[in-house]
Amino acid sequence: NLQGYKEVVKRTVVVGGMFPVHQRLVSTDTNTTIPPESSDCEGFNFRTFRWAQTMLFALNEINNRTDLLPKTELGYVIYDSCFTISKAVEGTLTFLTGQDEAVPNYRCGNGPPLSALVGAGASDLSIATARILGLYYFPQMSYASSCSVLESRFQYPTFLRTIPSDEHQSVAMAKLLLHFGWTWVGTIAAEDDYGKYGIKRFKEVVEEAGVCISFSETLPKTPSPEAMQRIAQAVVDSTAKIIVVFSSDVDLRPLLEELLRNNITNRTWIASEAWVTSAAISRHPNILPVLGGTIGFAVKRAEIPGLREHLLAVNPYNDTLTEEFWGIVFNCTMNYTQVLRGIKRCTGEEVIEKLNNTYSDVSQLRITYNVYKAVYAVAHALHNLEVCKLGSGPFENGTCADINGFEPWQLMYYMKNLRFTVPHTGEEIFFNDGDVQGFYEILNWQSDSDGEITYTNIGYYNSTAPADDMLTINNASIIWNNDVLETPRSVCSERCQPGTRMGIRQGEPICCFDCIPCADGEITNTTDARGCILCDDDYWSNANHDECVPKIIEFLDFSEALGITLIAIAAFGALAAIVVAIIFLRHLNTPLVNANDALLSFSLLLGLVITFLSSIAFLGEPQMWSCMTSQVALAVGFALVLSSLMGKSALLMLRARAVKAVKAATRAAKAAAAAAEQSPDTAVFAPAIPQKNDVDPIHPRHQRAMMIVCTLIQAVACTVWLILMPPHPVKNTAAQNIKIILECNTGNIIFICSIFAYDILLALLAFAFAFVARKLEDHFNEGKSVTFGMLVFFIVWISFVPAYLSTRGKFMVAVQIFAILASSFGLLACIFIPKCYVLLIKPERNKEENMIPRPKSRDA
Ligand code: TCR
Repeated sequence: NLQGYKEVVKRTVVVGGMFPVHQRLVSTDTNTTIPPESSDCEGFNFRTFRWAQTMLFALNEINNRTDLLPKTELGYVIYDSCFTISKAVEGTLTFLTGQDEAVPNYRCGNGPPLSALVGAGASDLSIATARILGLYYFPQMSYASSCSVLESRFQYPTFLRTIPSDEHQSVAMAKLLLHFGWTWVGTIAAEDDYGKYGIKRFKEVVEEAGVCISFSETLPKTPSPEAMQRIAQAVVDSTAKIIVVFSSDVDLRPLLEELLRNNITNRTWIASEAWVTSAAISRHPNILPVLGGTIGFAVKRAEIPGLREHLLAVNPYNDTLTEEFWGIVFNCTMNYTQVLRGIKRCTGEEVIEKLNNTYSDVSQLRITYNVYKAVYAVAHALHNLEVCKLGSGPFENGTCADINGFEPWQLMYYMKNLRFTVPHTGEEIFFNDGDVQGFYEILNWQSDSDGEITYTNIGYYNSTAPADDMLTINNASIIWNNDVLETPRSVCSERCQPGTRMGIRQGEPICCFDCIPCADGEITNTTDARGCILCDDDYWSNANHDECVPKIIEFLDFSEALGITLIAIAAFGALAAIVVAIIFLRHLNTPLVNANDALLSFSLLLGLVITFLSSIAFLGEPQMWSCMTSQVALAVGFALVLSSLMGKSALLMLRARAVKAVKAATRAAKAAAAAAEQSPDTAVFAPAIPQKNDVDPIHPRHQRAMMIVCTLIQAVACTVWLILMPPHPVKNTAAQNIKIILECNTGNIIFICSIFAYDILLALLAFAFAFVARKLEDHFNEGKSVTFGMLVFFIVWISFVPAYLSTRGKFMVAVQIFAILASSFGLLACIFIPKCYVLLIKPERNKEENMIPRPKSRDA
C-alpha cells in the first residue's frame, strides 16, 4: 500500500484509492499445511498504474491550491485490487480499520480521518466494496465502475461515480446498430457484471427494435484454450458481420490471440468503453486486418497539463509499486534476493524521459480523467464541509460537520449535492442520484501511415439530447474493415422485395426468413411485407406481383378478325336465304315450289334469316338489348325454322303413309281385276285406283296453323322470360383470373333451358316425321333432304356442347355463333340446294309428274 502523510501544520484528511494495478492473483496451492497468506499479484498494468499516479497528481494539485481546502492537507492510501474481488474486499477492510490485518472493526486505528474511497476499478470489485462501505455509510467515488446495477441507491447507498452508467452505453450501441441497419449481430461478453449486464441491456434494446442475435458467447475469467477456440469458431461460423464485445481489455486479450491465429477478418467489431482505447489490444502486432474498422464508445477525453511531467517524475524508491514499475520498465530489479539470482540491479538513475509506453502516453486520458475528476469531487465535498458556517449548515438545527472529526454520512451529504467545475477542462460535474450524464465519443479504429491504429472520432452520443439527436455520426469519416471499404451489411436474410413476402423459418430468429413470392392475384408493394394483399375484384397482380393492375376486359368485338369473319358468314347466310326466297318467288307457280306449301318454305327461310342475323347480336360488348335480342331472336328464329320444317315433314309423313296405303290398294285392285279377267263369272268388287286427291290427307291450312301456333308458343314463352327475368350483361371475374369476361347472364336457367328444350322438341318431331317420310319419292325427295338437314343440325349441336364447355371467354361466344351458323347453313344447304338446282339448272324436272309416285311404266 502506498501511504503518504505530509508532516504538516495543516490537518490531514486521508483519501483512499483502489486501482487494479496488477491483473490477477498468483495462483497458490490450496493445500492448507502452512498458514494461509494473502496471495501475491502479477501482471503489472501500466495503464492502471497511470491512473493511480494520476490520483497522486490530483492530490498534489489540490494540496498546492490555496482556494481549495486551504486549511487541510489531503493524504492518501492506495490499494491494489489486482482485478480480483477478494483483494478489493481486503483492501476496503484494511482501509476502514487502518490496520494491515483486515479485521472488520471500523476505525479503531487513530490515524487522520478518512474521507472517501476512490475506486475500485471494475464493476464487480466496486459492487463488493460498495456493499461493505455502504454498511458504514462511507462514501465511494468510482472512476471506472460503469455497471448499471450500481445505479441502485437502495443497494449501494454511498456509491457515486464519474463514469456514465452502462445503461447509456448499451442503448447507444443499439442505436448505432440501428443507424447502420444491422439486424444480425453476434455478442461476446466478459463473465463479470460489466459484461453480463451490459450485454443484457443491449440485447433487450435491440431485440425490441427487431435485431436478432446470431450468437452470444461469454469470455471466462480464467481463459482456457478450448473456450477461446469455441468462441472463435462461433465467430467464424456465424454469418453475422457485426460483433459486439462488452468486456475489459484484460479479458479480451486471450480471444484476440485466437482470432489472430484463425485470421478472422472481414468483421466489424463494436467495442465497449473498456477496450476501445486499450493499447493492450490496439497495439498488438498484426491486429489491423482483424480489428481495423472497429467502432467503439469512449468516455470524454481531456488534456491534463502537467500530468505527463508528473508521471515521468516518478520516484523509483517511493514504494513497492514504483519499484516494481521501475524494474519492469528497465528490465532490472531492486530486490536483493533477485539480484542474487542474477537479475540486473536497477541503479535508480535510469532515464525515464525516453520512456514511451502506455504509462507515459497521455493522448487518451479518458478513465484517467475520470480519476482526476473523482479526486476533485472528494476534495470539493471536503471543502464544502470545511467552509460550512454554523447556523446555516445542512444538518440538524443548521449545524455543520467538523473537518477534524466528521462522520462519513456527513461527507456523503456533501458528495451527493456537489456541483463544481473541473480545472483545465472547465467541465461542470454534478451527480444526478449518484450518476453523471451519459456522454460518449464514438471512435473508429483507422490505421495511420505507419500501420498503427489511431482512434478517429466519428461522432458522439449524448443521452440528454432529444431522442432523435442522441446519436450523431459522420458516416463519411469511417474506414471500414472490408475489401470494398463500404458500410458492411449484416443481415441474416436480405430484405424481401415487393412481390414477395417474409416466410418464417421454423426455429430460427425472426431476422432469418425466406422471401416467398406472392400467389397470382396477390401483391406486396413494400419491402419486408409480412403478408400478401389480395387484389380487388376488378384487379389482378402484374407479373412482378408488386402492383394490382385492372383486369383485361374481354368480349368478342365486331372489329377483330374473328368478329368480322363471323359477321361476314352470318351476312352471307342471310343473303343466301334471301336469294333462295327470291328464286322461289320467281318460280312461285311451278310444281316444285308448290309441292309442299310455298308459304312454309318462306317462313322457313325467314326463320333462317332471323337465326343468321341473331348471331350478329352475340358479338360486341354485351348490352341489355343485345343480350335480350340475341337469345330471343335465336330461340324464336329456330322455333320458326323448326316448326316450318315440322309442318312440312308432317305432311310428308302423312302422305308417305297414304301412298303406302294407296299402293297396297292399287295392288289389291289390280289383283282383283286380274282375277276377274280370269274368271269373269265371279263378281268381284274391284276397288278403284286411287287418285291424286286421295293422298293429300291434310290441307296446307293445317300445316300453317301448326307452324304459327308452335312459333307463337315460343314467342309467348320468350316474352314471359323477357318480362320476368330478362337476360342481362354481367362481368364474369371468376372464370379467368387475369380477365373480366363481359357476357350475358341468361337471367334464369330454367327459362333458357325450357325455351331451347322446346326448340329441341320441335327439331325431334320434325326429324321423326321426315325420317318416316324419307323414302317418299315424290316432292323432289324433300323427305330425304329434310332428314339429312336435321341430322346435320343435330350433329352440329351435339358437337357444340363439348366445344362450348371447353372454351373460355370470348371464344365461347364464337363457338356459339359457329354452331348457330353451321346448323343454319346445314338446313339451308340440305333443304334448298337440291331445289334450287332443279329450279335453275334442271327446269325440265320441275314437272307435275314428280308430284305423285309415277306408276311403274309396265303397270301403265
Ligand atoms: N467499466 C468496466 C471496467 C472498465 C475498465 C475500463 C477497465 C471500464 N473501462 C478501462 C480497464 C480499462 C468501464 C466495469 O467493470 O465497470
